[in-house]
Amino acid sequence: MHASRNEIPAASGTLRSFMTLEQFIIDHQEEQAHSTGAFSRLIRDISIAAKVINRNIRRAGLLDVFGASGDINVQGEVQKKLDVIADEEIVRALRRGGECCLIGSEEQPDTISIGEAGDGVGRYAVYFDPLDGSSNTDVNASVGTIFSVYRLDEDADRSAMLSEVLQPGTEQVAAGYVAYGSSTMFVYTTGEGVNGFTLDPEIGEFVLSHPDLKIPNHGKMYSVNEADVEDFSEGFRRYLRWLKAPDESGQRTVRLRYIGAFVSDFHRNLITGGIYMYPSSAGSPDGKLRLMYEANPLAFIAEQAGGAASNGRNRILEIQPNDLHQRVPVFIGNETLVRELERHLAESVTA
Ligand code: AHM
Ligand code: MG
Repeated sequence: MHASRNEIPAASGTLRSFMTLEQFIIDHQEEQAHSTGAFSRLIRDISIAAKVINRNIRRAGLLDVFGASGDINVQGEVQKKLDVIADEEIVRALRRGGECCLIGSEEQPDTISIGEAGDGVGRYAVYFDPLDGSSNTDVNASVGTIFSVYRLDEDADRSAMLSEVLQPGTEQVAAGYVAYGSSTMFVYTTGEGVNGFTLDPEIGEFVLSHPDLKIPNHGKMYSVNEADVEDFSEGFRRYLRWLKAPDESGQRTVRLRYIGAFVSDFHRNLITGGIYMYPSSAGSPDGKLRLMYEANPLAFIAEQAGGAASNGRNRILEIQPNDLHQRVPVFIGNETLVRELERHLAESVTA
């Protein structure tokens, strides 16, 4: 890594150095297996879309003041829902950047092809959930954007594109998320650890604030929609009881936190230690979350941060996808807690 930092005056009057996301990407370009300027530009394009989405989210509560979605605003434009805006911004940024040839969005039924092979369009495929947990914006709670990047084979013909892109998560070359919380953070991995950048609104840049993130080994938080507990399997219910059992000194060591936005719950547990769970249930045997847009990218990050991600039996990253929008049960976070979950589910199957 090369040092190329900026400096700004700190409160004490001395200079404080910092590294922007853009500098970080450039400095680390040569360490990556797919080290090209195109890849760096791709990540930068996503970060620019994130800033635009962030600007819209920060004004979310004002929609009621200046017009609800569906209304005509003062410019004569129809107000759009935030998830539609987020989707459009990412597609626009990726199209403009020209580094990727295929886009898949949770908001769109099919993939979008960009350009033709050999016409200067890049070889990356990007999958994303533009605004995960978007109903949280109605109540001023946190939401997120999730993205996943694959590199397509140079020789692939266009007709083979979709099946080629439906690769297991182990093939991701990068993945990340943007958490729009009390501050806005861009967290990503290229398979060389996980780094987090906080948006400094004064200078409009993501600044490295959480280098080499590692999930703490002690699990503190568990996150699940426990309202559905009666619909969960017996094995999973036993795991929940195990999780909440007091330790030798009679203390309960875990706390329940559930925001209802995957990125926000995942991010908190990444910082504090813990496990996020969206299991299968009686009515939804595959759970709710999407493999390509939500589970794979956060599984890549969890593993790179020293954690684990499972569907209850197998490593999420090794699942061979068969559908763009397929769902998968998700158990993700601290490795010990994930392994214990797998053990409980396996025991209940063999019991
Ligand atoms: P979405 O992609 O439609 O926003 O749904 C995904 C979200 C996750 O962010 C969140 O963890 C989960 O749905 C909450 O679902 P539930 O209300 O069933 O607990
Ligand atoms: Mg989602």
